[in-house]
Amino acid sequence: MKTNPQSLPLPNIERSDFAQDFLWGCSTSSYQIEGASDVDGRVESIWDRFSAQPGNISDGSSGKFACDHYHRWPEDLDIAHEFGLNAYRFSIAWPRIFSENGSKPNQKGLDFYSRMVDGMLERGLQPWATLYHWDLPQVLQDRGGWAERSTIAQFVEFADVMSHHLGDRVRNWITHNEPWCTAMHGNWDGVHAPGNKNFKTALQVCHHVLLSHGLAIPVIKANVPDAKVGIALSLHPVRAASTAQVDVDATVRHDGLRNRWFLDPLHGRGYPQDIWQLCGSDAPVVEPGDLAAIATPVDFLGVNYYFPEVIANAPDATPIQAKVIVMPDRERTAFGWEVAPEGLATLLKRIIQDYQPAPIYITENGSTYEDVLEEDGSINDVERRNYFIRHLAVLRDVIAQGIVVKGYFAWSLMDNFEWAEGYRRRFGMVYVDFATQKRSVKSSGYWYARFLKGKR
Ligand code: IFM
Repeated sequence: MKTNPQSLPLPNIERSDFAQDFLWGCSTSSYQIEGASDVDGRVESIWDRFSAQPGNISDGSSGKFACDHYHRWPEDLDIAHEFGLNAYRFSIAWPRIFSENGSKPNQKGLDFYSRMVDGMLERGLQPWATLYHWDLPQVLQDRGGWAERSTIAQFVEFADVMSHHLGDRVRNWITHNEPWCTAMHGNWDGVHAPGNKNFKTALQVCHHVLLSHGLAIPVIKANVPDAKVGIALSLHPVRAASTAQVDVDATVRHDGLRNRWFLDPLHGRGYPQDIWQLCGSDAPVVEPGDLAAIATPVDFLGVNYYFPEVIANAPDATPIQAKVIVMPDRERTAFGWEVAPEGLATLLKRIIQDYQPAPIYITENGSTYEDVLEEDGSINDVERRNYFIRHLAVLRDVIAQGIVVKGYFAWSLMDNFEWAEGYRRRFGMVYVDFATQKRSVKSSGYWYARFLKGKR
């Protein structure tokens, strides 16, 4: 019989279980929260274009208004401060900075992020800036987007501009968030902008994104001598659905494209040869020097952990594809993602063992549930709160075993535009009424604040 995981005793965790200088944050991203899509010189992004096409977003919505964070950021940062966070991860909307004629960057966009960074510092929040969280200017997509090598130079210039303008106050830089999603969701299964469905394109996009990461690092460091630069990867522990050799082999392939395709080149090993062979003529064009640039050392590795995957062979699919199995007896979030705190330990141990990476930060971890706003204004999201407690307990235990993790960013501060799912999926510790823009702290948010203040 299936045990109700909510009835299991919760581990006892306290902030003092973690190092004093451990970073406690929340993550957000520009397109998901900012709204204000046509003000102050912001140009169209691929997500504006993609969302406008019927059928792409499950509730027909877009990030046009989102949480209106562009205007309400002081209130949102106040909440982050009241939670007791000491770090805040945000992303910079490239379309707010990009200028059509390629001349000067848009000053109003620069000013916005400058004000917001000041606001973070005033509230004791260490700013963690992500340069690319999926909102490519549409005009660059019209020229081929990430599939086009020239986009790399555009990105490096963007990194130069932003680190030049914010580098006196922002020390921590994440080049890209989840390149797997940029490449594969954007260009292979097509569920994300720009909505391409071509494996070869996806692999070329992936290569250019990784290369742009490596080439941006020295540029950021030249502008910000004490900069810490890294990348945030979405990584998944994988296991085979059975001991049958075909399933075991499929798991190796799946892991190859999901995890190793990113971790290997970033750690100086080039692309995994077993997967490269399977890619055949779809393999990306790699120029001399590219792999060395991708392997430019980072100061930290950002790990976004949500769920593990169980893999079986897919006999009718392409050689590279495997089947992700939904195990019937597992606890799941409203998204259907398996809730597996122990998967975080499996993942971190594997990364350490196979790659000996730079210090790790958990740059995202979170869950979506069907939140109910009660008449008294409360949102009793016990499942989300328990999710955080159980993952943090695992994190504490792996750190005690010697794995270096220096910070944890919950996804997300507030409910937001969840890409192809629109506003149907709420991940926040703060409930957002998207009609009125009223914010209400959920039980999980009150719990995080108590936890960070050292109270039960
Ligand atoms: O909302 C996303 C985020 O933009 C990237 N990582 C996963 C989150 C939840 O799906």
